[in-house]
Amino acid sequence: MARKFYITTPIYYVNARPHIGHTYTTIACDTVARRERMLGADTFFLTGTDEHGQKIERAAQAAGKTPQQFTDEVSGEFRALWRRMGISNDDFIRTTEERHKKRLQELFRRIRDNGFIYKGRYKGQYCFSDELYVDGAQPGDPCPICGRPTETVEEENYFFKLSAFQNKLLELYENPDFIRPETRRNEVISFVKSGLRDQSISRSTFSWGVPVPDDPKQVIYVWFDALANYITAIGYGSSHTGAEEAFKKYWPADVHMIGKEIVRFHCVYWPAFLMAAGLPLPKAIVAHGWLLFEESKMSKSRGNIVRTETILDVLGADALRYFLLREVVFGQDGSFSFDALVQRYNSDLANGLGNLASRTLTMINRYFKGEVPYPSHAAARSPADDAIADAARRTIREFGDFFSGFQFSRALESAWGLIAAVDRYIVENEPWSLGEKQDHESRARLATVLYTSAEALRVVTALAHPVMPEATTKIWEQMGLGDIRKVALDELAWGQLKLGTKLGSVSPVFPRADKSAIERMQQMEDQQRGVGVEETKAVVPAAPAPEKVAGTAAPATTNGGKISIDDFAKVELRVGMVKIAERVPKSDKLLRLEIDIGSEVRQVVAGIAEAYAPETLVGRKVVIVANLAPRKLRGLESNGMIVAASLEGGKPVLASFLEDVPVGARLK
Ligand code: ME8
Repeated sequence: MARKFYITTPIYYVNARPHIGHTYTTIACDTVARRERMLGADTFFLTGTDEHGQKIERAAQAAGKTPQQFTDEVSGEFRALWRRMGISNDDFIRTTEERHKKRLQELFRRIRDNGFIYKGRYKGQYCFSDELYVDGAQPGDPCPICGRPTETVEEENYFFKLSAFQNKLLELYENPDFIRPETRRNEVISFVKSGLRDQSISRSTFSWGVPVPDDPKQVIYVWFDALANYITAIGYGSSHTGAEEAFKKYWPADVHMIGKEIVRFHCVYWPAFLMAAGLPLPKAIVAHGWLLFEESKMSKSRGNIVRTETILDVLGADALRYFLLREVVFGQDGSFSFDALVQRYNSDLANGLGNLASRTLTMINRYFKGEVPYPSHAAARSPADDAIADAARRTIREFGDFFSGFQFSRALESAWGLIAAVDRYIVENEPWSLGEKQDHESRARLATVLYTSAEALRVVTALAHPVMPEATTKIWEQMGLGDIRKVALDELAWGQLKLGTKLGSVSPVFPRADKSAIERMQQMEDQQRGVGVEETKAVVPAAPAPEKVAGTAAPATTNGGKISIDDFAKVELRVGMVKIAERVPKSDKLLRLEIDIGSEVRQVVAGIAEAYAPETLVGRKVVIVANLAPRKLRGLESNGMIVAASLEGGKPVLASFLEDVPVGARLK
């Protein structure tokens, strides 16, 4: 019986349309799934959408739709995008599907029957954007994941006895492969060692969720609901024979792939829920870093997303797949830019793989009537031929090793190292000159050089297939080799290219992209972004949408209300750190702050006393307008202005950073 392999992506929230951050995880999983299939594993690849919870309910309200209508639409967009990209998922789970709801309730019941769920009262801070209970936080504290202010929640809930699993979890983490990479494992271990509190797993102040069994006034907490998808999709809790068998066959998952911000949910809560239910645990949680755009995490609420469709329209899916896996060191954050995308595309795909394919196959057509030639007898062999064969054997080995360790960029680097070696080999051996000569020796040499090049091309194409399914399928067909999906990667070896193989028709696979490709993509995104900012406000009302930077002096406008970059440059925005904060006597609104901006400490009087207690500000980094003319407020001189989002009818929210930034840094 074939070995089984079960891999999952996170199920994505439907409050926002898909962007290349989501696409990144999906591509990585798709690539692993495709490789596993080519290695002969009975593979199951699951993705889906996370559709319940207060965040989605609010987003639907803001869009003027019912939650069901709204989630149908956005979930449909995810599915359409994956279809367009040819993602090879075996199933797509929606948490609003009946099959999921029933099986989820079954899981809840089972954990409750096992004695790990009890009723209690929750009072504390909650982040609506991450649907996270923020333990130990005070009102006004920011969410540790997204930095947005948390909201206070008080309600009767069901609690999960997370505290009972501390030691078992720590034992689990002793297996170094359970959480990857190592940095995430260490973070989780220290979090768990610091003590686990019981976790609320239901909500009672809204209704968009799955009712708690036997207590329909409560809905199951969206993270309990979402995590369960990994087992409900493959049949947990169903009495249908097919479903039961599928669950038995595929569970536990081999890999849950996720972004680093949801490590805690997957590495602490999820295994604890499974332990409480008496179910086997997943084998590995693999967390990758963030795609950054314009230096911060690409996310809808920050308005700095890049849509996948733009790249598909201009360069195609394979270009994006290759770029993301080659350019970003898996596990670490990586910047996305159109310039870098096009540069990689041209250097590695158009000039690299594409060029190797077209020059090799064109010469076989020209000199050998489109049939793979016979590599010659001993006299016409040179050490360079054997060096390529050795390099190819090494590449096959290395590629596999790197891939199994999720080091996609190194795997591709190794394969592209082989391409570079073959390019050099071709240049040094000048098959085009050999082709001009008719003597037996030259023909024999030409045959060997072209066979060697074509065989290396075959090896790289097979290895790269899971990464770039479309382009490699074309190259494979041009080589006359049939269906590339049938290649058994575990048997891939040098010398398997059959002599006399008749080539198919040869055409370029990666046409060169010029500068206009960058401009086109940029323009498409700029157009979208105008819309995006509006949507942000509507979609995540809890987020401090930057509607207005309080009090910024308006420079003379040009161009229909827009200002020039020079006008903007006149405003000196700097990172400062609050050293002292105190109330201004007899004022409800004003605080007197002393703010270190690197070059000096400034006194600033700010109207934020209703939103921030002075003691919560000391040590906090803020943004200040450093070159405002001084003015007096209640007799105190204010030298600068602190930047905050002013929400209509709400309190001001200070601008802040998710990454650490040095005091004094200029914002521009
Ligand atoms: O967290 N860089 O859903 P979500 C890299 N529903 N990956 C990114 C990314 C970026 N800038 N932005 C998003 C949820 N991702 C929950 C998950 S699972 C049981 C429930 C990817 O829509 C990455 O995989 O916020 C990240 O973990 C996921 O999308 C978050 O998607």
